[in-house]
Amino acid sequence: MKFRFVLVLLVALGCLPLQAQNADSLYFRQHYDLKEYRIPMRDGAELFTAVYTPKDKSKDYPILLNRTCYNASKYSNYNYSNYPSKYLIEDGYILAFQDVRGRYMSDGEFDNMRPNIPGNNRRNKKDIDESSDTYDTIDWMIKHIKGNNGRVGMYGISYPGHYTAAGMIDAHPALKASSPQAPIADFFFDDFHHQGAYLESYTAAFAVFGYQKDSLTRDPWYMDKLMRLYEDPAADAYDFYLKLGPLKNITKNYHHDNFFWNQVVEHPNYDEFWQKRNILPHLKDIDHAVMTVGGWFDAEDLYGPLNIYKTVEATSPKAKNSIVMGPWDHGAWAREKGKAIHNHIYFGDSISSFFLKNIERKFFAHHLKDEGPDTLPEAYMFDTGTKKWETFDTWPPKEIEPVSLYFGENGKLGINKPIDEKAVFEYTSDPQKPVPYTSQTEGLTFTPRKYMSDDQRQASRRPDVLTFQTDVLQDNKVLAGEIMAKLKVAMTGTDADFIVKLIDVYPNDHENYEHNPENIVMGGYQQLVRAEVFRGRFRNSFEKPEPFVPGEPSDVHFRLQDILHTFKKGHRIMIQIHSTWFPYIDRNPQKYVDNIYKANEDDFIKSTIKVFGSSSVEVGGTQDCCPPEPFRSRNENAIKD
Ligand code: PG9
Repeated sequence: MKFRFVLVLLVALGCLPLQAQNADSLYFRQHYDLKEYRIPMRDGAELFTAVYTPKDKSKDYPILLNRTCYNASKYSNYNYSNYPSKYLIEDGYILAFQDVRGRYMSDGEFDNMRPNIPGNNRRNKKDIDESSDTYDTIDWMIKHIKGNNGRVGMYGISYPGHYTAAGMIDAHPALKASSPQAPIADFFFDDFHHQGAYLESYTAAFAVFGYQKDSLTRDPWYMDKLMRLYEDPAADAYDFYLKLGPLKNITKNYHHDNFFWNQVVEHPNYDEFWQKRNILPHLKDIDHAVMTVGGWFDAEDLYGPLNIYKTVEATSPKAKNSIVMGPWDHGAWAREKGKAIHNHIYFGDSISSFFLKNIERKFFAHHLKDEGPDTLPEAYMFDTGTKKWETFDTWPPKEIEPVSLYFGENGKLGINKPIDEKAVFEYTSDPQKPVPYTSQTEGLTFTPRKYMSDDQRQASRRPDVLTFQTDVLQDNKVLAGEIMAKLKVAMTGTDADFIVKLIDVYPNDHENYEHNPENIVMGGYQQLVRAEVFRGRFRNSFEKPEPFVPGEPSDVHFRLQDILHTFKKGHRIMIQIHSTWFPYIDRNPQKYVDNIYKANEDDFIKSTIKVFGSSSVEVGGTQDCCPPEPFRSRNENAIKD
C-alpha cells in the first residue's frame, strides 16, 4: 500500500517520468527531435526549456509553450504522458516545456503565485514576474528556434494553467492563443483555501511548494519532507486529523520549516500577501484568443477557470474569449479512459477525446495555423444532469431563469416562494464530532476529488445537518449560472463556518450504473451538485474578520461556484446546511480567535446555530452580493499601471 501510494504520488507530481509505452510515445520519438535550452531572462536568470521540433522540416510550425513548476524534465527524453494531446502531436507543433523560475533545472527562487508587477513588460524593466519570464521566453524562442511560424500558443493544467494566464498579461505580440486549463487564480479561493477556510486535506501537499532547491536538479529535493506525512500514510484521514488536533500541531509536527506553510499561518486573512498574488486584477486589455477550460467536479481549481473567463470577458473586449466546462475532475479532460466516470456517476463515453479532438485541437489549429474555421462558441458547457453538451452565447446564460430556494418546516424546500420567514431551524455543531466530507473512508490523498459528486445521505441523516428538499419534480428544472447562499443566522458561539450544498436527489427506482460496486445504491442517491464553505468571520470583509455577537442575527452571504445541471422529472432538489466539513476543511473553533492556525485545543467549543426562514439560496444568472469580493470581474477594479 505504502510503496504503491508513494509511486502514484511521485508520478502525479512529475517526479517520476511516466514512460508511456503506448504507440503515441513511439510516434513522438519517430517524428520529433528534442533539444534542451537554458533561456536567458532579462535579469540574467536562465530557465530550463525542453523543446521538441518536428523532423519534417518542409514547413514552419507554431510553438506551443507549457510552463510548469512540476518538472519540465519529465517531458524530456520523449517521456510522453498523453499531454499535450496526441492530436496536437500529430498535427505538428514545436513543443516547449519550461521549468518556471526556482524550480528543478531553472535558476532563481520559487514564489507561490509570484505577484504580477503591472506594466512589467516594457523592455526597460529589470523587475521580474511570471509575465515577464513568459515574454522573454517567447521572444527568445521566436528568434532562436528554427522553423517556427512566428506564432505561439500557451496551455497548461492547474499551476501550469496559472502560468498560462500570467503569460496573457502584457503578452508578447507573438502569443496568439492561450488555454488556461483549471488555472489557479487566487490561493485564498483556489486549492489551499476556499473563501478563507483552510483545506486541511491539502496538508501533505505543502511539501511540494514550501522548500527552495539548492541546486539545478531533475529530481525532487523535498521528498524527505513529503515523507514526513507519507512515511506511513494514514488510511483514514478523518481519524488522523481529528487526533492531530489544532492546526498548530501541523506546524509543530510537520511543516515548521516550510516557508509556504509559515506564510499561510502568518496570513490568515486576505491581506496584502494574498491580494498581490491574485492574478485576476491584472487580466485586462488581452487581445488574443483565450479558451479557458475547467471541470464541474474540479475540487482543486474551480474558482480559477470561472473567474479568469469572467474577468477576461469584463476587461478585454478585443480577446476572442471562450470557456469550456465538462463533467470532469481536476484535469480529467487530458486523460481518456473510455467511460467518463466521476466517483459513482457515469456521464458518457469518450468525453475527453471529444474535447481534445473537436475543441482543443481546432482552437489551436485555427489561431496558430489558420487551419479550419473558428467554430468555438462563447461557452461550451456540459449539463451534468442531462449529460449533454450545451452551447451558450454568454456565461452565465441569460436565457435560463434564475431560481430562489427557500427553507420550511419538516425539511421542505420551496421554489421561488418563501415558505415561512418566521421559521427558525437550529443545530448544534460540535468540532469534536465534525461532519465527514465524504461517505467513504479516504486516506491522506494529495488532494480530495471524489467527494465532489458523492452521496450525501450520510450527512442528511445527522442532527447537525439541516436538510431541505422539494417535492418530486413534475418536470425537468435547469439550474444554470452563479449561486449565492443568503443566510440569516445566530449562534451561541462567536465564530462559525457555513457549508451549503446543492444536491440532486435521485428517485428510489434509479438504476445502478454498470461500474457501481454492490454496496453503492443509486436508488435515492443524494448526488452532490455543488457545495462551498464560508468562514463566517469574513462575512463583511475577507481582509477584516469579525466575531459574531452571541444570539444576534447576522447576515452571512456567500458564493458557491457556478453550475449547469438539469434536475430531471422524478428527482428532487435538496439543500444541506452545516458547519463542519472534515477533514476537507479545518475545524472552526467556533470561539473567535485572531488566528485559527494558532488556536489551542480548549478554544474549540460546541455552538448551537440558528438559521432563519428568511434565508435563501439563489441559483442562476449573475449573482452579485457581499462581502466585497477582492476582484469580481469588473473593469473598474482592474489594476492600473
Ligand atoms: N492547483 C493544483 C494544486 C496546487 C497546490 C497544491 C495541490 C494542488 C495543481 O497545480 O495541481
